[in-house]
Order: sequence, then C-alpha cells, then structure tokens
Amino acid sequence: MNERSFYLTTPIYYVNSVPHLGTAYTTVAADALARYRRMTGHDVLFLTGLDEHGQKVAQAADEAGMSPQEWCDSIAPRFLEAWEMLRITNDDFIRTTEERHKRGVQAFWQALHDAGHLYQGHYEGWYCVPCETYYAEDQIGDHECPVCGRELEFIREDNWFFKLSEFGDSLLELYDARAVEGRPFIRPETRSNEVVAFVRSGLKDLSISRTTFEWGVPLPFGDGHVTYVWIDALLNYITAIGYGDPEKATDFERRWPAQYHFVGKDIIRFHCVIWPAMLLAAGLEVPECVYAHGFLLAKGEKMSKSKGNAQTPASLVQRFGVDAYRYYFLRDVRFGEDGSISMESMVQRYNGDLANDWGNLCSRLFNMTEKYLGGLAPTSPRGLSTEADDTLRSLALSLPDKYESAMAALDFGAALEATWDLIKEANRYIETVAPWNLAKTEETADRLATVLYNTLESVRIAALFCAPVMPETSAEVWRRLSLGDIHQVTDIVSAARWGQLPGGNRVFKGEPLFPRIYEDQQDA
Ligand code: ME8
Repeated sequence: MNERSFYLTTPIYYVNSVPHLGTAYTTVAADALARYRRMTGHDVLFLTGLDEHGQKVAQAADEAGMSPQEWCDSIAPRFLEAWEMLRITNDDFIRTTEERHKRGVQAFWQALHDAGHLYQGHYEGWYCVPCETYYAEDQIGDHECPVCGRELEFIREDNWFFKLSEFGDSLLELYDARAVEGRPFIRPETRSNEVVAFVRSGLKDLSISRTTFEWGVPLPFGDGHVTYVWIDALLNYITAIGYGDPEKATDFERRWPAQYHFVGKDIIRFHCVIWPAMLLAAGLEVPECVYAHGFLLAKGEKMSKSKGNAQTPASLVQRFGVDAYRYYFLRDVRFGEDGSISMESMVQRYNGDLANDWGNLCSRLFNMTEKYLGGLAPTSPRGLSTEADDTLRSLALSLPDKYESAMAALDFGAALEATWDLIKEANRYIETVAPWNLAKTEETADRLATVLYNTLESVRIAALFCAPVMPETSAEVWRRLSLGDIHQVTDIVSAARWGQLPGGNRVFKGEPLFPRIYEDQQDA
C-alpha cells in the first residue's frame, strides 16, 4: 500500500429514495475529510455511489412502471446533481449495476466457494424488505421489523450460505488487537460494545443468495441465485478499486485496505461484523476503521421521509448557501453522536458564526485596507510587536496542530472551533487596536500597516482551515487577497506559516460573504 494513500468511503445509498439530509450528512462529512487530507498531501480516493439491486428496488421500479435498470437510471442523476450542489469532490461514483462491480462480486464468490466458506442449504425465516435484512425469531415481536417497525415477510427458499458462524473468534481478536494497537476498528469506541456483545452472543451462518426474484448479481455457480443485496453492496468498496480485474491488480494493492468507511449507526453490524468476516474469508485485509456516526434528529425523532420531518438539502442550500449548509451540520452536530437539527439553530449559527464573526471580519478588514491603504496589502511588518500582536500570531501558529488533532479524531466541531478561536481573536484584535484611530495621523501609519497586515494574515490562514468545510467562501477570500487557488494547496502546514501574504497584493472588498438573515425571513 502507498503510505500516502487515503481511501475513504460513504455507504452506497439505496435508489429507492432521493438524497436527503441524512445521506447528505455522511457525504458532506466525508467530503470535508477528503478535502482536508488532500490539503495535507495525501493521495486521496473518495468513493461514494449507489446500491441498485435488491427486492426493494425491484418493487419501487415495478410501482413506477419501469424496469429496475430504468428506475436506477432515473434516480442516479438526482444523486449526482445533489452531490454537485453540495460541492462533493468524490473521485469515483460506483453503481452496483456496473460491469466492473458485477465482475468483482462474482470473482469474490468464486474465491469464497473455492476456499470452502460456502454451502447450500435451506432458509426459512423473516425478512424486512425496506431494510433488506433477515431477522431471527427471537429478534422480532409481532412479525414487525425491530428496526423500522414494518411488516416482515416470511421467506422459505434454498440458498447459499456463508459460514459466518466460524468467524466469531477471529472478529473478537480483530477488535481486541486493534484496540490494543490504539487504532480501533470500530469508532467511536462507544459503539464497539454493541458489536462485541452481538458477536459474543454467537453468529449464525448467513444466507447470501435469493431465488425468489432476479434483480441482483447472479452467483457464478448457483443456477438462478442472485446475491443477497447487502453482500453485493458491501463489495463495492473493493470492486471500485479493481478487485476481480487482473488489469487493476496494482491499483487494488495501492488502495486497499481503506482508511475509513463512514456509515450511519444503523448499518454498523453489516460493516463491523459481516464485512470483516467476508474479507477474512477471502484472505483480504480488513479496513483501518469503520466510523459509525449518529442520527440527525428533527424534533427529537430520526428524520425520515416517511415521517415527513425532512427538509431537503436543496431547500436549505437555496436559503443559506452551500457553505453555510456544510458548516451547520458539521459544527452543530457532534460527529459520532445523535444530534437535533432545527431551522432556529441553523439561523443562529448562520448569523452568529458566519455573518457576524467570519463574514464581518472579512468585510471590515477589506474595507479598511481599501480605505486606509488604497486596497493594497502592506508589507510584512518589522519592528517590535505588542502583546496583542503576539496573542493573535500565536493563535494562528497553534492552529495547524489543533486542527490536525481534531480531524484525526474526526471531531469536525473541534476543528471548526479551533479555527473560530483565531477568527474571534482577530475580531477582538481589531477592536483593541482600533485601526480607525491609527488612521487619523500620519505618525501611526506604520503601526496601522502592521495591524492590518496581522489581521489580513490571520484571515488568510483562517480561510485555509475553513476550506475543507466551506470551499466556496474560502476560495473567495483567497481571491480577494489576490492569492492563488486555495484548492490547489497540498501542504496546509507550510501554507499556514505566518508571514506569507505578499505585500502589495491587491485586496478586493467584494460583497458580504454571508449576508445576514433577518427574523422575518426565517419562516420563508
Ligand atoms: O443503508 N441521520 O442505504 P441508505 C444521519 N444501501 N445519517 C443518516 C440518516 C439520519 N437520519 N438517515 C440516513 C443503505 N443516513 C445501504 C448501504 S453500504 C455498503 C449499503 C445515512 O440509502 C447514514 O449514513 O438507507 C446511513 O447509514 C445511510 O444514510 C443509509 O443509507
């Protein structure tokens, strides 16, 4: 594996729904990390995509009077458009109906079959079509799905089985070994208890094929059997990077294992139990980490389309702009935990953090540069600095380390907070040193230049660290400072060294980055 390779994935989303705040949440978080890792010089591969097989999709297509493929082809553009709107920089987009995927799935089955991990048997039991999940008799009450509450279907068919039950000990060893090495496989660590308890309670073999419908990847050795959709879906993480394609063997070597699978906590067992067992059976390495974040809650309930409590990403982006959208979800909801979202808190964050703190700082500063210095950045100051100068500068100097620790812990909120410490200090600095007073007499012209330089430099650095979360406005701030394209930065630590704003750079005032939203606009 390439040392700098950074392979990051989101779940592949079901095409029975269009993108919503939940799927956008995981995708935006993954995008912020991918962008940051590109800025730390990593060779990033950021994958997302669509889960297009299974009974649920076949049923949705049927209801719409389309073939399953036509149905998938009609939904896929909705995801592509949404991710473009949210400025998602995925490097690849996999659809499980693609040839590269189907070939990989079949190669995988053949490998497991040859290694003796599969057998034919008879399955009888309860299945939830919306969740595409089998449940044991003791998990269900009145034939209702323990997760979504919908009616279960009784399934009775001949299936192929994967000997999942043989992997319990290896999985427990994996969780333990990784924890001891300080690189837990399941994060946040609080979630691993649930998984460990489940594995300890004993694993049952898993039915991995279906014969009652055809919409899936055919097993290479079982007449009329198609792959159980969850197994099909999990394999996307390796088929996308060339598993099963001899011509892509080096790409696969370079990329696997993945650094992170970002998922919601609803699908943790598939990713932390079934997936690593499948990989162990195939003699493949297990990913570095599955990170299972919490649920977004609206009015205390899990947001979902069926409950009618979901805003759409498009409606919020239209109202707040894409950067504010991304900022809100990563700043206000602690990644890893459930978090309530509301229009009120979004307006508050927008007006407080973005319009007041960050937007105002830029406006005031660029205006003063125009007014007092003819719109040209001063040269790097020489001479003695004051305590206020030192405080500001040392905050800027400490930001890269604080930000890196926060991102390594996937604490987007803490990374943004650290950036805001600098932004707030820059605002305080302006208030304390009052450039408008220094501008009154020629005697303090040097001091005025120093003060504006220090603040411009802080803004230049703050924009760098805002960029993974707020790519548009950060790029705009750099443009207004006549700097290069912020998205080309591949060494954020060097770029953030103090004193690199070239004196004489033209500084443009521009329009407010985040125009205030007023109360009467709130219910619009
Ligand atoms: O499960 N809060 O796809 P899916 C936060 N195809 N995140 C949420 C959320 C909420 N309220 N609702 C959904 C599938 N999500 C399978 C995945 S992967 C091999 C196959 C996010 O379309 C979260 O990431 O139902 C969750 O795990 C995912 O959407 C489920 O997406």
